[in-house]
Amino acid sequence: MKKLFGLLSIVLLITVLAACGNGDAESSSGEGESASGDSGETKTIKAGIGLNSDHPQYKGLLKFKEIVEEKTDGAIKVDTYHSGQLGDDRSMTEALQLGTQEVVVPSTAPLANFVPEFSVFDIPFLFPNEQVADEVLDGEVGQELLGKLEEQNLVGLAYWENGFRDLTNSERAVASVDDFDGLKIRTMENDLHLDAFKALGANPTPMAFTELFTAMQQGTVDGQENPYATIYLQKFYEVQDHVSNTHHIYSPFVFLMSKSFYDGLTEDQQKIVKDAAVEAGKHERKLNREANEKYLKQLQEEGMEYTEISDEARQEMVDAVAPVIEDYKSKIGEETVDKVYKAIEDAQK
Ligand code: TK8
Repeated sequence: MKKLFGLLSIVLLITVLAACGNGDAESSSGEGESASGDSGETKTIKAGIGLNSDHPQYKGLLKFKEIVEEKTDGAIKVDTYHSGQLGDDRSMTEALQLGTQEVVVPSTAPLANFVPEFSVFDIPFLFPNEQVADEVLDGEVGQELLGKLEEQNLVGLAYWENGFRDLTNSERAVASVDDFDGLKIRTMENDLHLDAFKALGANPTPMAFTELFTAMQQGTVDGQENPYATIYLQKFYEVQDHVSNTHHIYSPFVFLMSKSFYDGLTEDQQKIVKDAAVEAGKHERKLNREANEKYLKQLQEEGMEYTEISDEARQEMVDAVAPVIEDYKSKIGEETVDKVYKAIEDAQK
């Protein structure tokens, strides 16, 4: 029986090969130009992120891979790298500019070093909730900002979500502005974040995410701020004792593609990668929200002490950073700032 199958498959293989040799291989799909383009060569996307494989950011990347490989019939292959295997947000973004990497999904904060207007999202206490953030980012002003990336040889295909950032540290419970006094806090590489934490009385140091865990472990910094999903999934509870729901900034991620790679795609393929980045982003946002909801409890189960920020204490924080925001309006660009404030207002109507 086995032998018969073997023989049959050989006959089948020869028949298929003969059929291919006869016809025009390129039009064998019967639908004119296929999504793989004219040349038929496989293009490979090297896609990297900073967070680990348990994080929704990586699940989103896998979704992107699945959609793209399926829709292009394998003409575009996506290789995924997590945990900063290819570098941190800034160095991976530079690799996209050089054309040595094709995709990265960084936080918008370090992107402000490439396009200053992105710092509008670093304004503390800007978005009231995720739904308003979605509307603004996916709406006109958000898309306009993505367009500005082109001058930097980058194509912004979609916004994903990192989320509302909360403070952790190994020194003391933080309930009010006074408690920030002198705390060595790691911030993202972004001037507005740095100045906002200084205004709160902390002693901030900018640092790449890839160096953060060791810095906390060795006591180079006392604390950091990230959404609960990151704090839990990156096991920061192993080196941090306190967590407060400061919710001081909503961090978006941007799905970036190297412009030289994008320009080399067929129109069909450009549409496929764009749609896939949006679709995968919806999936990522959903998983991320579920994660941020459930992990605060698990952080406490892991032994972290949770401190809730009262309304009055949060207002104190808002007041403390207000002069910094004023100072940055012109650096970010008044027009962008006004547009974003207006979009936030509209989204709440
Ligand atoms: C991961 C970073 C991270 C960000 C940070 O690459 O640096 O703290 O919140 O998630 O983008």
